[in-house]
Amino acid sequence: MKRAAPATPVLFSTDPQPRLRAEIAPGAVHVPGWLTPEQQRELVEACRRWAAGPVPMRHTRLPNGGVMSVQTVCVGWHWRPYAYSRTAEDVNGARVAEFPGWMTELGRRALAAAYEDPAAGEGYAPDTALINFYDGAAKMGMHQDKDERSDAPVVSLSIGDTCVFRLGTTVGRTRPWTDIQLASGDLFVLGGPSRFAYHGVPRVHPGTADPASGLAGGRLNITMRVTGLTGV
Ligand code: MD3
Ligand code: FE
Repeated sequence: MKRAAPATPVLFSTDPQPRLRAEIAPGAVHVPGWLTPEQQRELVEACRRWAAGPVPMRHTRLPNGGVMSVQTVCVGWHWRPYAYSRTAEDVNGARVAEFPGWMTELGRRALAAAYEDPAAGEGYAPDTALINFYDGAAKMGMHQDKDERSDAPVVSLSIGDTCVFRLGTTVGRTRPWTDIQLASGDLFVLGGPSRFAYHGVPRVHPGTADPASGLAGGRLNITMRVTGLTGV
């Protein structure tokens, strides 16, 4: 009688991308699985509320006449290419939702976790969050985030389908770059020399979301930023 081959012990498997905290580039830290499924579901609920209004989630219009394939809603400050404002003149003129205090706390804990330093989040005061929704076909081309007048870190949280995230250099949108997978619950912090690096999302893997995340399909990405702007 033939015996079944013994299962490969998981301790000896060669994982091409270990789900461990990793510094992808100086100041760019990936913390896989940082959010619990319950935290992911709570964030999905908050994003659903913001997506409904006062400024609805929609495809941002680009200055060249096109629209982004990603859908976006903002809190704190409304972003459109090259400008932040308190009202969404390119959507419905409404004032954006307040940036919630709990999100500031989440951002501070994110920095402490990413930089493995309990003090790293002290004083971090994000005042805007961009919430991006990717359906299976959405992508984001290589770009820099430089509409903020601050070099404070950006905190990114991913929920739902896994994507390929591409981190390039500060020099240009071409190679060299590093591709990593961002999965549901992952934290990514972009600070220090990586804050103004080119980056993008070339592809989402449809159907890879953990249903426990609260998203049946697609990918949500929340980025917290410090705009460096003042005013009511
Ligand atoms: C690297 N969002 O909203 S998050 C964006 O997954 C944006 O939706 C992507 O790029 C997304 O602008 C990527 C990770 C991220 C955010 C900000 C960065 C990477 C960054 C700023 C500088 C360098
Ligand atoms: Fe970006």
